[in-house]
Amino acid sequence: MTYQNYSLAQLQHIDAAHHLHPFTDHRDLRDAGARMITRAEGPFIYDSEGNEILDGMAGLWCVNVGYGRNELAEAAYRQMKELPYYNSFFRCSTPTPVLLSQRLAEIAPANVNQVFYGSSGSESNDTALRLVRHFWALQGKPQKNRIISRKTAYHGSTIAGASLGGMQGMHDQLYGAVPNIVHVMQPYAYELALPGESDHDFGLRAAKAVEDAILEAGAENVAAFIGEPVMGAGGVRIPPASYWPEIQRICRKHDVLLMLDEVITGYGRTGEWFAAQTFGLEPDTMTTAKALTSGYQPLSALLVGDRIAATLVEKGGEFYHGYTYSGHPVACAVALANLDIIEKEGLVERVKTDTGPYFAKALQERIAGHPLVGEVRSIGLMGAIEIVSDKATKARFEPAGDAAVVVRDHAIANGMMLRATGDTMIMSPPLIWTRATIDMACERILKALDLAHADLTKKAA
Ligand code: PXG
Repeated sequence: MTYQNYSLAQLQHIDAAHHLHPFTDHRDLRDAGARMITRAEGPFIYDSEGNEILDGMAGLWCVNVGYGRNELAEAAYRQMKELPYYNSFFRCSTPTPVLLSQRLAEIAPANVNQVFYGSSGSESNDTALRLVRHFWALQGKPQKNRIISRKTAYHGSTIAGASLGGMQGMHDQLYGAVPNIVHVMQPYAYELALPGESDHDFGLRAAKAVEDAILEAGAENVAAFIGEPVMGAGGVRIPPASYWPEIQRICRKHDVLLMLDEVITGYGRTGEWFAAQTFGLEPDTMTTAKALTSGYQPLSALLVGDRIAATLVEKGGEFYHGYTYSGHPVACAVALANLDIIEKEGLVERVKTDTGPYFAKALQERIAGHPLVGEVRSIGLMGAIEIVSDKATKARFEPAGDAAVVVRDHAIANGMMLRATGDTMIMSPPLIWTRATIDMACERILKALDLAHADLTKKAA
């Protein structure tokens, strides 16, 4: 490809003429012109104008081993030459998904040993939804099909993903959601805890909302609860320690399956291979994608617990579900090479014992005191900064969401890629970040906060 022969203005013009972007106000994009990212190396991305930007989002929560990994390019090249594609339908298989499945069973919680592949988190959540409902039908309980999810959850953008998710704007554009999915409160203490309520008590109250929904529907009608161990796109909302053990207890008590969406938290993000291990959970399904290949290839893996798998194998007959690219050999080869890197470089352990704690301390000691910052929080290498106009009252700037965009734009202009969601800045850096990278990020974030503070107070005056 010879994009170098095109100027930025030309590429932006063609982009506007022919390319509809995801989650984008197209009028707004056409007015502004897209930033063109053209290459990347290690923790940095570079745009067409030569700007170097530290990637605080690991692409979109996925490039856990960083950019420019020859091992991954070579794994794809070798596999493409040997066997670029063959399917796993009709009693066929290919070696890379076979070996990847074994590897995933090794690193997953003990009760999780089977894998169903897709190409995206959304697809695998669709698989998960179909699988849990089919499980109960095979158990002779087809009416046990209601799913409990949470407001502001993100489970993808297909009709099933958006229906499972709890994003109001997405529901407004569904024009007919998948039926029998209900959404309860999210464990977001910063905004939802009552005055004087401890984190512990708030966590139990948020879990009780799930039990209330089960009792309201009747447990005999409830198939599963689905949740991201830590809400990602919703704003890195980290539940209190009391939340997940209570959710697990409630699910077991009412024989409701536990579906974890680990699309963001999987593959080392929270300092264990999976957040299920961080929180001590035994899920019935675990949706994973993104960092499975560090984003070098599109691939998702729905990890399936023994209870569902045994029923599917023994009572199932044919499960009428699957994708052309389920178990794509090239994507699976890249995933295997990616897991090799994570393991060889000890990245999961490093997040747990070194960079994760250092990141938490840096946010607390250097960022939390800034006048625009209401709270900082992190787990492993995912973190959030709440932007407020008044630290004491937690008041936000008007209109909602604009202040975080001001911070984000200053951050990018100063070489730091951050994401703004509502009034929350979120971060999910590659796991290759070192203490020095964290220091560099903090300096750039502080500078962006100072510049944004000047803008926002000038505007308010
Ligand atoms: N579940 C979770 C928890 C996710 O974060 C998906 C499912 C869907 O995955 P696919 O591969 O179908 O996109 C995701 C995706 C954001 C952002 O703005 C987050 C995601 C996707 C796009 C944007 O933070 N997460």
